Amino acid sequence: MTSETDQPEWHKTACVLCSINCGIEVKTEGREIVRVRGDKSHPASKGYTCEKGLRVNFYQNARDRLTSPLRRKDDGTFEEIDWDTAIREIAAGFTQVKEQYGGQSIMYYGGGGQGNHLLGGYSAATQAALGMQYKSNALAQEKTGEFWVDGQLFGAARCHTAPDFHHAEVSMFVGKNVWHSHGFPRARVTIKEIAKDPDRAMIVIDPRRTETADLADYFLQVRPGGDAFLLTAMLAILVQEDLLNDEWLADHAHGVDEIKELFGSVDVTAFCAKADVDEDLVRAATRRLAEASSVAILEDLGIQMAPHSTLNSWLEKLIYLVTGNFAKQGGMNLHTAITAISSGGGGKPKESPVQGERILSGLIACNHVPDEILTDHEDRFRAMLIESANPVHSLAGSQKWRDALDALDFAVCIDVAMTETARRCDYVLPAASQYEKAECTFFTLEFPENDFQLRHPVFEPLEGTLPEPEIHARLVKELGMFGDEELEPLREAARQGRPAFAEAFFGAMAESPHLNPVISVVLYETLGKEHLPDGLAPAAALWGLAHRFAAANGPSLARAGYDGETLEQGEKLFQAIIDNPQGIIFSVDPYEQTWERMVHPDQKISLVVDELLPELAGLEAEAAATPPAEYPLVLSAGERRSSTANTIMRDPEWRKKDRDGALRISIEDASALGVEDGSRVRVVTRAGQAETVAEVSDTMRSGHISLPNGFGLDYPDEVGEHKMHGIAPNELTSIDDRDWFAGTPHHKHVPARVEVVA
Ligand SMILES: Nc1nc2c(c(=O)[nH]1)N[C@H]1C(S)=C(S)[C@@H](COP(=O)(O)OP(=O)(O)OC[C@H]3O[C@@H](n4cnc5c(=O)[nH]c(N)nc54)[C@H](O)[C@@H]3O)O[C@H]1N2
Ligand SMILES: Nc1nc2c(c(=O)[nH]1)N[C@H]1C(S)=C(S)[C@@H](COP(=O)(O)OP(=O)(O)OC[C@H]3O[C@@H](n4cnc5c(=O)[nH]c(N)nc54)[C@H](O)[C@@H]3O)O[C@H]1N2
Ligand code: SF4
Ligand SMILES: [Mo]
Repeated sequence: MTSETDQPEWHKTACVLCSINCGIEVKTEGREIVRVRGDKSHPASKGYTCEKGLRVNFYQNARDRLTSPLRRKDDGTFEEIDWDTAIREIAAGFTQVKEQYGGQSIMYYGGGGQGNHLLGGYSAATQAALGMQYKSNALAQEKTGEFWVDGQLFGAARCHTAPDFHHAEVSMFVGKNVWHSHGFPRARVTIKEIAKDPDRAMIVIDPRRTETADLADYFLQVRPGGDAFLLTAMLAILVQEDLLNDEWLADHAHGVDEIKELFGSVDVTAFCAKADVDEDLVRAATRRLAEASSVAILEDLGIQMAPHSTLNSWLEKLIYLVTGNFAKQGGMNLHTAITAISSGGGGKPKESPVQGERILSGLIACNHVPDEILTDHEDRFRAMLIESANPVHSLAGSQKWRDALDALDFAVCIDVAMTETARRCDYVLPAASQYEKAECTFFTLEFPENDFQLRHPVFEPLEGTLPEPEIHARLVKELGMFGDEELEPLREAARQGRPAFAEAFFGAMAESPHLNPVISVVLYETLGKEHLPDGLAPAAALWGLAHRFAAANGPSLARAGYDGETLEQGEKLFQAIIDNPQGIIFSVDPYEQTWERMVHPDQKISLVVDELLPELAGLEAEAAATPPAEYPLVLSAGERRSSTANTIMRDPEWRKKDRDGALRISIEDASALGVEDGSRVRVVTRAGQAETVAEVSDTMRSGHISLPNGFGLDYPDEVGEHKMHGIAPNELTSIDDRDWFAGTPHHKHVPARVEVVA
């Protein structure tokens, strides 16, 4: 850690702007990050960064950083209060709601984002202390449908697949613009290598000719929302041209005959027409994929946030499964995780309290939440704790979300900045930034080698802020979960070292079951504060996770070099995590290990997903959508670009290009509407309207327009005047526009029109 001298220094840390968290080294001067370079010693990124990572100082030193707990006054403005008052009043506020309506009436939202992950264990302690039952986060507006499909195929939603693009002969990207959004380490380098290699091929399915599509061998420029037809056509070609891997399927899957029946009679010509992709090209791409020795596929928002979202995920997965590209090099494999990306929900409620909506992976679909509040139903949510997330801006229907937060009895937000969400809350707590506390990776979804990085703090917390583990520890103590003196024996044991601590800890947990729900806070207060190096107390929860990982994945850990008895393995893993600020490889697997990770007891894949059969059958009768006359265009509301990083970068100055967040529009539509490059245009949807500039682009299909994500954030200029830059996409979206099954929003498919602003 730096003492804040004038000495410039380099520190190992990570970029926090997307889920990949590339290892970086930052040079500091005082509290500024003045230079950034890729960290060659990081086990996954190996020195790689994209252009965004070099600009993290705009996050670290933003002008709207919070520096004091805030309490909202009756007139809607905020006053600064001290931490003790804030913790006391917040604990009292939640306790009052709990006593009146029960802990299940308090909902938790957020807890992570793109790099802020150590807080997860600690906020779980606060949730337990308050008896909270329901939660959600951004995964419930993108990935929960996909996780659920994984659960059907492999036995549990935690069976998450890693695509092996480094070895795949054919790589396919469905609704995924790897060039800008990444999604796996060293993405640009990897896809450029594939593009250069004449023996390998790349298939891209996207309505826009993206930077990724430009590198593709087969670019299937699907009509927006046409993927279910296209993917069905590809499966039909596989079945009808006898391209399935029958021998492999006989050994490894159930339901092969039913799959053949389902796709055997599909009219490929008609389905390609409905997807609006040339049939010969679809056949050529499908044959190339079928004859390849290995295929890896990555789907993302382009199908998950579009019509037939959950069905699309199933169809996409069937393509690699029926061709036998699972549990092998270059294919799809089930990876390890220190904490699972999808919990599957455990014993938590399976339905939302008011509407009885399906809960997937333990998360209420984001689109359902406002209606669980804006009702007079007695089981409605009465309070919310929101952390490291900005639902008012990032979730469908911003106006609905504002109304919902205003309707709550009590709301608290923990963030680094004064966000659109924080403004609607009763209390706002200022968190230390991810460069001011220990933090770790979460989205390490790699196979055969998986990596993990515990980042050490680069700076002291900004004055007035606290790291979330400390915030939750104070809340849990204030809520009376244990007496301070109760932890004294554990503190004493921690001072003696980890062997003594381990013994004392397991004894204490057995003797004092009331400590179990707040185990992370107990570890933080004892092991964290009394044993771990300065600044690393928040890593205490990882000690428990390291031991749990060792118990479940001993052989993977041993292959990564952490061998011995289970307890010894756990200790070695934890020590390595602490000692290696650049990150470590924590698990190494042979490809067959994927079968061991299957949860279906016979280790066979269940190809047929019954719940989705009616939707699949309905495709035949579904007409290629004719857009309503009032909204003739399809708006992709929230496209990843070089100038976007969710809502993490609030200062518009971080962008070198695309300052206004241009509306992309095809040459044909622009000329029909009289729009020129740089024209001011108004985008109108059923939910709202907003203005920006147009970018006439030959990468767009006619009928398709797009706006970037992460724009329309409120930010103070030099004289403190708050200004918005670009369009906040969710002022244009609606919570009702969603997948029938998973509740995921149709953000890539918003009916819209464009008007020229005089
Ligand atoms: N630069 C940058 N990178 C990011 C982020 C960021 O904000 N900025 N955010 C991160 C996060 S949280 C996520 S989840 C990922 C998301 O990563 P992506 O899913 O790659 O992101 P998008 O650009 O939103 O959507 C992907 C593609 O879907 C296409 N698309 C639109 N409609 C359709 C359709 O109907 N069918 C098909 N097949 N495609 C369609 C779009 O043209 C676009 O190219 O990115 C991560 N990386
Ligand atoms: N229309 C439309 N909407 C979208 C999308 C889209 O494509 N279209 N994409 C969606 C997707 S895929 C995602 S993942 C979501 C993301 O949306 P959110 O889940 O809301 O997350 P982020 O924008 O990543 O950032 C969340 C908050 O974390 C805060 N933060 C940063 N560092 C810290 C920290 O150390 N501690 C705390 N407590 N807070 C911190 C930031 O200030 C920010 O307010 O947006 C979704 N919204
Ligand atoms: S934005 Fe993502 S890919 Fe780019 S440097 Fe940061 S973590 Fe790496
Ligand atoms: Mo996301």
